[in-house]
Amino acid sequence: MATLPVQADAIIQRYGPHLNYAPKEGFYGREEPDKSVKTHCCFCGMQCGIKLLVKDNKVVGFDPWMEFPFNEGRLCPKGVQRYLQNNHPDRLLSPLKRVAGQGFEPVGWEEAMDTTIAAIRRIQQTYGKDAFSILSGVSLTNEKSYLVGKLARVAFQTKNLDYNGRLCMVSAGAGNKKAFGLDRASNTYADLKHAEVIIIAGANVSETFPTLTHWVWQARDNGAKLIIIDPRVTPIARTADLHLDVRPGTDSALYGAMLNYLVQQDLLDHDFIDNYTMGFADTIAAVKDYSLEWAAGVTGISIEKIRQAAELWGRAKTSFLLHARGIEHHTKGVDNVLGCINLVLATGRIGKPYCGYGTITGQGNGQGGREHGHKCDQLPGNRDITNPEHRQYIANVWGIEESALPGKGYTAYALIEAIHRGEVKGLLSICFNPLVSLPNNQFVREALEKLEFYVAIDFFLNETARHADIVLAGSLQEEEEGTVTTAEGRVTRIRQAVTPPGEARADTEILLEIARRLGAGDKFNFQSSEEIFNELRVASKGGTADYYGITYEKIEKQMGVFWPCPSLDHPGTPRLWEDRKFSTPDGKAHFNPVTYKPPSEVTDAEYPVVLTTGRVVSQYLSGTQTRRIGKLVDQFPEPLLEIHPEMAARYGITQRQLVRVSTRRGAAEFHANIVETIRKDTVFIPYHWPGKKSANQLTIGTLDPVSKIPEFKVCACQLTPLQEEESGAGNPAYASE
Ligand SMILES: Nc1nc2c(c(=O)[nH]1)N[C@H]1C(S)=C(S)[C@@H](COP(=O)(O)OP(=O)(O)OC[C@H]3O[C@@H](n4cnc5c(=O)[nH]c(N)nc54)[C@H](O)[C@@H]3O)O[C@H]1N2
Ligand SMILES: Nc1nc2c(c(=O)[nH]1)N[C@H]1C(S)=C(S)[C@@H](COP(=O)(O)OP(=O)(O)OC[C@H]3O[C@@H](n4cnc5c(=O)[nH]c(N)nc54)[C@H](O)[C@@H]3O)O[C@H]1N2
Ligand code: SF4
Ligand SMILES: [Mo]
Repeated sequence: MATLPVQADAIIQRYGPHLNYAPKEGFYGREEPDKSVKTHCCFCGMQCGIKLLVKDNKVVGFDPWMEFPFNEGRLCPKGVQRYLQNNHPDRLLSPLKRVAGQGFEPVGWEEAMDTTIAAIRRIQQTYGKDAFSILSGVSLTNEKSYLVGKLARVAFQTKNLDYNGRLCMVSAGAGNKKAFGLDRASNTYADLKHAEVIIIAGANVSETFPTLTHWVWQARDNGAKLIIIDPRVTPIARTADLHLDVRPGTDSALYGAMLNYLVQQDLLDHDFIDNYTMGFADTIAAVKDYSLEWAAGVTGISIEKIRQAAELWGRAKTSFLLHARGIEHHTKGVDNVLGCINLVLATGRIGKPYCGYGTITGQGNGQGGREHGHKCDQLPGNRDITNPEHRQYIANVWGIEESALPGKGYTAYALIEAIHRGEVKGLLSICFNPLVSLPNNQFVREALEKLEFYVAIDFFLNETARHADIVLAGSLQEEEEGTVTTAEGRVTRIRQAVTPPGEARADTEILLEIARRLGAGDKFNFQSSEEIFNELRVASKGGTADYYGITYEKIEKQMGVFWPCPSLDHPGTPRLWEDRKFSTPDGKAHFNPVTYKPPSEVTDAEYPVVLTTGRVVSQYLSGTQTRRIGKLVDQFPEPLLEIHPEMAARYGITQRQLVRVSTRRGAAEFHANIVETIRKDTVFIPYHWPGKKSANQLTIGTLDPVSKIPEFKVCACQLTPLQEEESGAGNPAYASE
């Protein structure tokens, strides 16, 4: 980046988005950009359309893309700053090698690749193929996700591949598959507009999916009733008709009692239940004793509010139920999801206009990335790696023997445990920062130190990559062509705006080079992202996530195509199951019995406070991208401990006082943010920071038995107010920071 006059720096801080880049004067010139590229924001699952402005092969600003149908030009605080990472001074410009005791030094690609390939070979020859593992992420496009899956199975021939969606959408995915046989939101968000009742459970949409609120407001303008289920009065809850302040970890009791109420009041769609579903009798039997009184006791929500919610839901003609990580990040995450789905099915409001259900996918390609073979148990098209027919189909597409296709590997956290035990010795990570994002990160750190070889592919040196032996300088989203699939199930085009700077390389190029050097070049003979996509189309054909009929051209023409799209003449499927044929083997939607079970760690005399974790509007995930963007940092420079005034008074905690939060895993210190918008028994910490400020020093590594998602949303803690001079009792591992 050019050195800027001080004044220009200030101007950029203020007006950045509207300025162009001029090589001599810095950014404040008003010159025309060389080009404007229609693409999408690199952050959350909304995948808002944006036009990136390019000057001299650098992204220097943006314009709204008004015509893109989902966000119609709207962007959130992260979206308007996203372009600033392109020229960031921390950008990795060449591969790095870790030199014992001295940190990293830049090396050439030959050396970096030679070292990497030699280590992979040595580890696999010594300990077996599965001893080398891959962790990946779904900020990657569909093409890269597909490529990583194929790389693991065909070039590495390891079963041990998993991805960061394991921390994100797997509870919803498992629930959706059980109930519907297919894992996608049922309708586009345009259907929110005329829904009479909207339930948003465990999703802080104004901060985490800000552009989605536009559709919710339109529904409100049309008279919709809005019900928010969250232990905190989130910004959207402040304008809701009903806010159910659920105690973390108890959602399934609420949904069970609501279902029982619907049965008792006969607020059911009998025709739908009788003709298009399975499992109703067992499901209602499981909740027959769940009275409103009982649920109020478990959840901490008043009886009256639960009754009102059930009445509103039960009597509506149209509705939409959305949820996100607040109900999914639990050891009962799948149960919570099924509890929500049971409410949708009981009222038959699915597969119809303005009647929708869906999880709101988190990362940019949270939807597409979970469909095409990124998961330890999955093959492209959302196929099952343990199903012989699915295996044979993919083996044919890839031109290998079915027997050469590895089986099911470890899920992300279990993989870290396997590394910790010494069973897995090597790791390649791309687009994942597990040291910050996995629970109980002291354990993760120990595991990383046990690896015999670790190679990371990223454009910034994230905290996990600091433990790598080799770091390969990869590419930003805007540096390659590709596709992503939005939270609505809309496959859209990512356009290349610039080429990677310095010696950095496109992720795809790096992955293909690794495949070639491992001797699998003939199976990875791709000349472009479009060629990879075309193979993905064939690999997904006939699977539940069928992309066969989607082409780059069609996406362009239709401004996105909704999967499933099984043939070239098919327009795509914005609304699922309108024919009442669900995607399960028997064609029915399935109710699933859910009984309430408490979280894995409940409060007691020693750890009396409920701790929950999540997000703030200006920071993104492990923060490697957003903690580097000045304005976003200004908005939230450090994580604060949200605490109710009554609890604060009980502990003698004053506003912004330092508080030590301790759990059975570790301790960390945060300044208090005393707010009335949180339950009196619960504290909240955002998790976007590393080291001493990492919330994941405290969280618990217990997993949902089905989805294997960690219980980020609830554990037990104790609070100790501190004076600033008493600081320093954080995790000893970070003492040097
Ligand atoms: N600004 C910003 N936006 C993001 C992201 C980001 O990092 N920053 N990340 C993206 C990604 S990957 C994801 S997954 C999404 C996540 O989006 P969200 O799920 O909306 O975000 P979270 O803050 O993790 O959790 C949502 C809410 O769950 C509530 N909650 C906690 N425990 C419970 C519980 O037991 N029950 C219920 N009902 N609610 C509970 C919290 O109070 C919180 O308000 O956001 C995406 N968008
Ligand atoms: N306590 C607590 N922990 C949580 C959560 C919580 O609510 N509470 N939420 C969980 C959730 S929902 C999620 S999704 C995870 C996310 O956790 P992570 O996936 O670990 O977080 P990211 O910040 O996305 O890390 C991704 C890395 O990928 C890099 N990257 C981004 N795009 C690209 C690309 O195109 N190419 C390459 N090569 N690299 C790229 C970024 O620079 C970054 O270093 O965190 C989880 N952890
Ligand atoms: S809502 Fe999500 S996709 Fe849209 S601008 Fe914000 S971070 Fe980007
Ligand atoms: Mo996520």
